[in-house]
Amino acid sequence: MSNEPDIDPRIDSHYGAFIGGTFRPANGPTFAAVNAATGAHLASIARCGAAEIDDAVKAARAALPGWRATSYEERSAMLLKLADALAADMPRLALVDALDIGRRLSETTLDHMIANAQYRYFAGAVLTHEGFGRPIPNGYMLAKREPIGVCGQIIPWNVPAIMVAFKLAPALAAGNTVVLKPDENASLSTLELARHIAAIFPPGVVNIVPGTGEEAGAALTAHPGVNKLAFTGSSEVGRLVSVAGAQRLVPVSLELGGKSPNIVFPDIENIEAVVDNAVFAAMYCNGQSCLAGTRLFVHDAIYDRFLEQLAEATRRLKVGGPLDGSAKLSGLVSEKQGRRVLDYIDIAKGEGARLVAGGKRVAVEGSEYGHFIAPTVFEASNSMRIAQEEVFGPVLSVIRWNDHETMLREANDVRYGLAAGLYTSNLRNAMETADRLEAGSVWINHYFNLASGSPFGGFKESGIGSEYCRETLNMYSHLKAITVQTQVNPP
Ligand code: TXE
Repeated sequence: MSNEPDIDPRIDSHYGAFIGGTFRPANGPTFAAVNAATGAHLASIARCGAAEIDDAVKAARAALPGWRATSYEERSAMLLKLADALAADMPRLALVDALDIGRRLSETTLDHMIANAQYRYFAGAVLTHEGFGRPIPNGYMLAKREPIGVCGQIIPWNVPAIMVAFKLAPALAAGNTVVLKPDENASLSTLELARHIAAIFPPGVVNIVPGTGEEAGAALTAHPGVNKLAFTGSSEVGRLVSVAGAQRLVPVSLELGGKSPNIVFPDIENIEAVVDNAVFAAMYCNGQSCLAGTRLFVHDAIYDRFLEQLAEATRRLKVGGPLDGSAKLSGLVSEKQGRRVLDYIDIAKGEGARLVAGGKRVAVEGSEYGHFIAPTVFEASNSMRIAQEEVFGPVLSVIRWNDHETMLREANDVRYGLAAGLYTSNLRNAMETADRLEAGSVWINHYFNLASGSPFGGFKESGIGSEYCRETLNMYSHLKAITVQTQVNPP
């Protein structure tokens, strides 16, 4: 069933790069954006490479002196204007994403709401982006924040609107100019966002260059005119970006994968609510979220009852097309991602994990092209690959635990450290456990508890740096000390 919303997505037939405030024609090589559920052709997009990246970096560099000279108030006002324009266009942009990446329209709408809040948050935060100072004998030391320069930003496909906002809002607020490469699976809404950028920001302040990772992405990370790199994506590519930054000694911030523990203590009061939270933590975004709570540690005392209810709740989730308002899960972004998830299901079976629910493809009428996978639950042990590696699909590993110390050791025994959840009615237990979890975000009694201003970043191989918070402005700034003496003394 498909409830096509009464909105025209107004997708152009061709998209070129947005460089120096203008859209280029897509007259070189292109790649196709296709409807992830139906396979229908949506648009041809320029497959840019080193030449376009070079032009974009030059445009960003030319725009830098003017942009960094703007006042905090001017930047703040422009970010608010962008947020207003995007809010007015939100239903259309959310639909573009739903068609392009195959996620449910209600989810992509929420993406755009979260993204919108980011532009507003940094419009406010920049007004407090202060340095510091102190008196010295015969003078004063002044530490001021300065923009780093041209930022090269590379983002993934899973939540494109949020990723763009996470990257653009703090970089622009802090006075930098940007060259951003969207993901080849999800470029459309970012290229549409460029129309609003064009109407609000001076030319060259933001440049959007679509293309593949190997071509446009690698060219951006290697470009000598880029002063800072920011990347969200796989840990494997994150490492390449880090090496490229190290070669030119430019700062790199990374937000990478996750395999987050979600821990259920035996003293929970409402088992049903925790079951629903656990399902939501693993299956939201069809599991294509770096934050997903994919390792569920359930205490032995309530394990059997919990697992039974979890399996039941999972089986109840309807899988449908992205525009089916009654569906709770939709399809994965691509054939590649679908294959990856099915391979992991086979791996889990092969290593002895017990399949409790799902584990197979689902056919959705009218969306035969799409990659729909039933929400899947395994009983596993923490050392299995299914519990150690990022699947990025609707697959949850449930792990039984008994001893607190052993459970904590296992919860931390993973290469990633992005997020963690825990459920208990004992505050002291909650806080002590949170202290010992190796994760950038710990959520107590609710998963995905993301408030604007709460740091978002990974420990261990989940990344470097924190986004989403005031601290992010510092990640996009240099700190310069200016020391003044009121008179020239002999040295
Ligand atoms: O990621 P890639 P993929 C994880 C998730 C997923 C896996 C693979 O586990 O299954 O990664 O996804 C650009 N130089 N995450 O292949 O390749 C690429 O064009 C510069 C977690 O889609 O990392 C895209 O814009 N850039 C993650 C971006 O990197 C390069 C979200 C991400 O693509 C490049 C997505 C190169 N050599 C996937 N190669 C999260 N943290 O949320 C690729 N890119």
